[in-house]
Amino acid sequence: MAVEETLVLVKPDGVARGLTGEILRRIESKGYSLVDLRLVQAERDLLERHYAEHEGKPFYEPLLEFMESGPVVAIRVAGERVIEGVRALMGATDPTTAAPGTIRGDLGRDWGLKVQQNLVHGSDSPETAARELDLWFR
Ligand code: RTP
Ligand code: MG
Repeated sequence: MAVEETLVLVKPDGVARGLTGEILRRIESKGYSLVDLRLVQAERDLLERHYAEHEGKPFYEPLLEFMESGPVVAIRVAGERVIEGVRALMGATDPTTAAPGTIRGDLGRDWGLKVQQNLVHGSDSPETAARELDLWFR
C-alpha cells in the first residue's frame, strides 16, 4: 500500500471555536504526518472550484458564504490509506448524528443555520485529493 496524501480543511467554525489544535491532535495521534499547513482566507473563486460538484444544490450558496466567513486551516496530510482514515476520523456529514468518537460527533452540533457547519473537510477519493491539493497548495 503506497503512501497517500489528502487535503484536510479546518472550516471557519472550527477555527473560530479554537478547535484547530484539537483537530490536528487527532490527526497526529492517529499516526498521520502533517506535510504542509496554511491559514487561508479563501476567495470565492477557490471555493467555487473546490465545491464545483455541489453547484445547484440548495446548500451551495450558504456553503460558499459559510466557507468565506472566516479563515480556514488547510493541511496536507500523508500516510497509508490516509484518505479513508481521515474520513473515518471526521465522522458523518451531519454532526448531530455523527458517531461519538469522531471529530464531528464529539465536537459538532446543529446550530439551526442554513448549512451544516461541521468543522472539517477531507478529500473523498484519490482523484479528489489530487485535485483539491492542487487548488489549496499550488
Ligand atoms: P466535506 O466535503 O466538507 O468533507 O463534507 P462531506 O463530504 O461529508 O459532505 P458533502 O456532501 O461533500 O457536502 C459538503 C459540505 O456541504 C455542507 N452541507 N450542508 N443539507 C445541508 O445543510 C448540507 N449538506 C451539505 C456541509 O458543510 C458538508 O460538509
Ligand atoms: Mg465532500
